[in-house]
Amino acid sequence: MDFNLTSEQQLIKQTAAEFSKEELLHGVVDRDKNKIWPKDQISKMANLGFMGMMVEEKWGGSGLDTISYCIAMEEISKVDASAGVIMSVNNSLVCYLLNKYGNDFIKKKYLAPLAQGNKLGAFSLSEPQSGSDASNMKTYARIDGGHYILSGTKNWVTNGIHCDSVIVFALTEKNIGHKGISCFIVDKSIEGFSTGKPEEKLGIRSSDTCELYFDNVRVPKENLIGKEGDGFKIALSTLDGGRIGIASQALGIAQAALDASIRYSKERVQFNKPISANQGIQFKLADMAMEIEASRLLIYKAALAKDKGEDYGHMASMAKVFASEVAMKSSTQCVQIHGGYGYIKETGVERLMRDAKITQIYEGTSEIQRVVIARELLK
Ligand code: COS
Repeated sequence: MDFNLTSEQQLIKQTAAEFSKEELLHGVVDRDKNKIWPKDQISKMANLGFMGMMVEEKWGGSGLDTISYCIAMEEISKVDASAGVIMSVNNSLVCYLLNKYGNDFIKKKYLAPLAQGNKLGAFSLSEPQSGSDASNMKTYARIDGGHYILSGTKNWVTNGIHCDSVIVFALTEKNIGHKGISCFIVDKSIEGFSTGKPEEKLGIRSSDTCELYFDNVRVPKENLIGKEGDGFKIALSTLDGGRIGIASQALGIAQAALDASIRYSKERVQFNKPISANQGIQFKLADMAMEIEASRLLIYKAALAKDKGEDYGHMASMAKVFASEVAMKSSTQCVQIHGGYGYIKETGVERLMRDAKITQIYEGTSEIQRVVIARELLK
């Protein structure tokens, strides 16, 4: 067992950290406040190979391991968790799925430009009536010669407004539960496809989230991914990997909260001494550091298991539920340590608390992660 990063992983960490400091830090409070999508920053991330990190090089990716991806996600999310989620959806929900389940036609047409970051992808599974109960969907795709005619509504779609293509799960056969679900890739520009207004969110405000509407959209048959009926397993196995990415986003938020807390508590003087001299503050910092390190180890363990081809879904769930709860706790403590200064936008730490909350909800709530973990224990 080796707990050290390889030289390649260290280089990824340094590159992502420098990029975050030089390109993401400036304007992050303003982008959050005014919901400004980080267009230039995302294209620079693409130039660094961060949009298709785990995709083979022959399909335009960087051919890196999952730990490298987790490291980059942590460093990006430490400064801007909105950029983190845009990156995470493209990498772990879209590129990973196309790389694993797409045929060469799909990989050439869709995966390569998405992995290079020339195009952006989105993933749409949830519907107004189906969130945790993901197979309870209504979106339906009926066959019509060389096409499927797709109709329905998807919601909570990150990148929905800015994407070029979207993964869509739809029933191709009704009344047989999850076995009737299939997976498609759909061009954003296709007739009958439209997006709702951007949601007004508590956090990750410079990423976009919206509803998608499909009104008799004619999807070519070759855009079916895998076979008819494979869709639900494709969705759940992709979310297993996605949860490692979101855990890494949560880790970045938690680490940012600790870094800010250390900095501020050493600077802030009350009763003629820095507040860091108080054991009450020291114990908060110690708890944060301990839980953050435990999150990181859980994430790397899940990532390693994934790359070794082991059954890792429950480990991804452990990493996500733990890291997201640590992000929420650490960011709340960070605001507390900053006192009144923590509660105003300019200081930038209340954003950590707002951004942390979603990591306990999307790509499977903390409750669903515990269902996955318990099922593994009891099987
Ligand atoms: N990978 C691949 N296949 C999986 C899987 C996984 N991680 N988990 C379950 N499956 C398979 C099962 O083996 C089963 O196949 P068979 O019928 O052939 O045996 C099938 O999928 C259905 O599994 P199950 O009956 O366990 O499904 P449930 O409907 O009970 O759902 C949970 C299980 C709750 C874990 C799942 O629905 C879930 O993760 N929900 C949250 C969804 C989510 O994260 N939404 C956010 C989306 S972000 S847009």
